[in-house]
Amino acid sequence: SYKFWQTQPVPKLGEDEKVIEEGPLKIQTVEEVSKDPQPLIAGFEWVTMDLNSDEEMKEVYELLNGHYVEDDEAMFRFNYSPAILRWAMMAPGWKKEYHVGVRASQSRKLVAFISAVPVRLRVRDKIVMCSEVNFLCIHKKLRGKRLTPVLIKEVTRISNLDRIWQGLYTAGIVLPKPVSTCRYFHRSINWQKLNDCGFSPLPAGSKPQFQIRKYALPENTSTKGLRAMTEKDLDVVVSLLKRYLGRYDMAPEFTKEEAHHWFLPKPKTEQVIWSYVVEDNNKNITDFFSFFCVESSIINNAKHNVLRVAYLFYYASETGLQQPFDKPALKTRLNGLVNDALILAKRHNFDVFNALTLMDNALFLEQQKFGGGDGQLHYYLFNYKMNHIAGGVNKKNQL
Ligand code: YNC
Repeated sequence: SYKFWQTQPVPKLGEDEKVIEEGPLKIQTVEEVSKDPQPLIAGFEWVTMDLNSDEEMKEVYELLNGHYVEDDEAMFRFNYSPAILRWAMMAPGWKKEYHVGVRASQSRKLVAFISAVPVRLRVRDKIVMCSEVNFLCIHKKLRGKRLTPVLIKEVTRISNLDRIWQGLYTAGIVLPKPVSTCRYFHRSINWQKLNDCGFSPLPAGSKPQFQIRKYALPENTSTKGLRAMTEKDLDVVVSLLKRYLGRYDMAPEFTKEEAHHWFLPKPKTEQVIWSYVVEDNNKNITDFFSFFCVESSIINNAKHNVLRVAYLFYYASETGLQQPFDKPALKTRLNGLVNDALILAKRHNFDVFNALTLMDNALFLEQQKFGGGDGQLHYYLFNYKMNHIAGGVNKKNQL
């Protein structure tokens, strides 16, 4: 019945009439926003986590490592490393106020967390400043106590004090009301390990060696001019991405500083992002793709502790921007690029490569031997009414 969500500025499930003018649901002023957080249940208190402090980062890491998202069968749980948590939560414009924790007053133990970073989101032809909310997590012993609404209201209050009135978030569960829904697809890289830990069952009638052969990849990439992205490529990549993402109904707009943060690995820290460009004979950058790493803990397995999972991130290709739009050419190009991404992921020791049914992914998922997973990912906007975006075909050049 969504006792909490029905009090929030979000569209109701089942409200499907066409929205004529997309925009905010509720307009407020900063004067109306409380200067203080709501009180917590007795015995707990609000804290701001300092992610620059190794100790406090370790506390956030340990809370998430033990209590964050699991699959339905509780076989795997996300294991975001401190390096990737910094990457995700300390993007340009970040402020420590958005790293909201709850501690037990006596023991000082961190028992809940929620975070946000600012994002400039384009929704069709409008730019919407959003708080992108992530890493909502409550210790397993404190579940079912209605702490979630309090955490969400706190991150909303902090955003509102900065005059940010919209939120962007994703979740595996259905809430009022998804703007779009994607399915996870997985491409085995190390099939044997995936089979050992119960991720990839042996299909009926198959044999392990058939599966291993099916997912085998060449040693070397095949796209001519492919190389790792460097700082010098930033301006061109920002421009290419802006034009390519312009084909979709909803996408972030990256500044050069943001592209630097999101796409270039930080020296002297564990690598979390891999980005590549294609440079043609005339030194023009024609293509770009990236993937990031999030490990998953394998719960209760004698042989393996972690899966190294690559997630396809942003990509762009001049091939998709040619006029008139040439779908077969884009399909060929993306298949070549994603096959190279798989080869590179294998070289960097990944076990599986994940992608969602968004952007132009429908053009390569099947051909690159991705298989549909159980998981869905729903995309939500807080305090914004808009028409639904169909997954996989959310483009101006209809596929
Ligand atoms: C969820 N994932 O429906 P109703 S995703 C939002 N996102 O409310 P309680 C959620 N709401 O139905 P528990 C939610 N999960 O009565 C549950 N809810 O209206 C709603 N899991 O609260 C739920 N992380 O505290 C119900 O539930 C109410 O103790 C019940 O805790 C839930 O980061 C949870 O999956 C998920 O740690 C925290 O199970 C806990 O069960 C947990 O009694 C494992 O809560 C980790 C996990 C969620 C990952 C994520 C995105 C979060 C987005 C939050 C919404 C942001 C809105 C925008 C705000 C900024 C706006 C501006 C400006």
